[in-house]
Amino acid sequence: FGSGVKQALISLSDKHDLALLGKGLEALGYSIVSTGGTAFALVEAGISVTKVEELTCFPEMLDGRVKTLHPSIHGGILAKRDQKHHMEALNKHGIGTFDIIVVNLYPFYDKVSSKSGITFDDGIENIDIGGPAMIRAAAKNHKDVLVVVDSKDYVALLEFLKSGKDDEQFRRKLAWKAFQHVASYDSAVSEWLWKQTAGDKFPPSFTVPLSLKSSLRYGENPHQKAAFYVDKSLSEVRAGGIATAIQHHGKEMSYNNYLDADAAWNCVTEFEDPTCVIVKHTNPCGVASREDILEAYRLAVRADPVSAFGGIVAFNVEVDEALAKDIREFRSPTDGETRMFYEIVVAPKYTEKGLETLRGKSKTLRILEASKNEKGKLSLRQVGGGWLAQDSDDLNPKDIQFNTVSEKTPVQSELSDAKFAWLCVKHVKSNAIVIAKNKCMLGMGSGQPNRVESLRIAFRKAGEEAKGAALASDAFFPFAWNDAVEEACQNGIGVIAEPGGSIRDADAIDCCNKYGVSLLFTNVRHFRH
Ligand code: 93A
Repeated sequence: FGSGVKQALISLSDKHDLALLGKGLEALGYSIVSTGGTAFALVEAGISVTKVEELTCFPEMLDGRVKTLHPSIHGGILAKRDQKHHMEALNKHGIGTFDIIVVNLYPFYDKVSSKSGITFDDGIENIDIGGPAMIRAAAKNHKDVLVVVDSKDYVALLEFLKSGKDDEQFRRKLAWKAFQHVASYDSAVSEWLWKQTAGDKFPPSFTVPLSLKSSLRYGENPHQKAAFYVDKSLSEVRAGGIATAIQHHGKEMSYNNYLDADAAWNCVTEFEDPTCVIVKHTNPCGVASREDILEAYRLAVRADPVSAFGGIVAFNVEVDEALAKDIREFRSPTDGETRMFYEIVVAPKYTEKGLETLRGKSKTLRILEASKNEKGKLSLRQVGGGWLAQDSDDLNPKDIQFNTVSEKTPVQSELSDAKFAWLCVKHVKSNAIVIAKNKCMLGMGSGQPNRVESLRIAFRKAGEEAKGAALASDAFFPFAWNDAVEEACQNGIGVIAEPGGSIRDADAIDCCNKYGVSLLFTNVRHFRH
């Protein structure tokens, strides 16, 4: 034992590329030690392997709960090679050193989030103890032990070994990744356990394990460095949302691209009918729902062609060839000549031909395939020195009562317009006003520090079409007469939806009654600051 023998310990739940790793290590003269399932798979691949039990002289016990938790393993990982007394201790007990540890953990997250569900006891059994212990030990002693937790690093590991040169930076990076892996694993376990406890689940138990997805070229502006992190390395594969979208084509995603694509995707996936949403600077500037998605797309562009130019186009249905052709060819309604230009197209699916057609639009157009965001997630925002946490705003018009408070009751089409406008306004930055009709956004005003100004912008965009349309406001109107409500009435709006709750609600009602406009109170506010 000890001197001269190069040893690698491999213990993997996810056995992806195991043969590549095993063969590579064997060719480099490593003797491989492995746990039950991994050893079996290695032998199947024609690689010779020593079982952990043979080293420890102990069988796996307690249904596998204790496999590698033994001084013969942990001594061989943790001993400092430059400390004489460490090496003497190993020799005394007949323990050999490990140069490489390759471990990935029981698929805890996959198991507890599987659609078919899992019992509490099964969840507990899927908490890996021995794996993290080895990863942590190896990462601590990374000066002497290379620790690999990601199959994507196998090739780099083999190259490093082949080169015969040592590189402290390489070792440190592997150790950093190893602790990340364990930290996100533990946070998944702790979150799951929290969900198994009774009582109010807010504030929730959470950690923000920074699992780096990619470095970005720059941040909001070119002089700012930036990177993109995903929620958890373990949930990466399954969780929906823009962080896990597949990019089929185009230029690298930028910081602002992610923000805008997220806004567009969050908005479009809230609609049930086939819908197109166009976003510019995180605000939807065109939204339309139609049985025919082609028509929806054209209407969404027409809502504000100037803003749509250079925007993000999102669909909640598959993009086929016909739609892709339209996205490629459609000319701006402003001059009837210039082809519309977009930064990103995002959709749940593409047909082969649809993808091919879109790829032909431009080299840079980013084409994203995304899956739906999970509901009920925590929403976090950073402020100086801290984080604000809240439930995500998952309410949509189906969960809300639209109570008529005016003398005039809206007809069915007006009510449906109001609900559509309400769903749009939820995604517009406060102060937010949306004017919509026949499932199509006609105008919106966003981000103004006063509501009247947002309303004026929305009307200016909607123009004559605002007559008889629905208007939604993200929050109540503080004033009615000679203010926003009266202006909306004078502009010929048909129905107004707002949360209500102002001390001047009675003014808003009187005003709508005077002009014969329907007024709906929702009791629900949708601030987006
Ligand atoms: O049950 S454990 O917590 N106890 C252990 O001693 C132990 N050693 C390795 N889990 C343990 N492992 C894990 O087994 C590894 O993290 C790896 O995910 C898995 C590989 O098992 P097998 O090689 O039998 O498929």
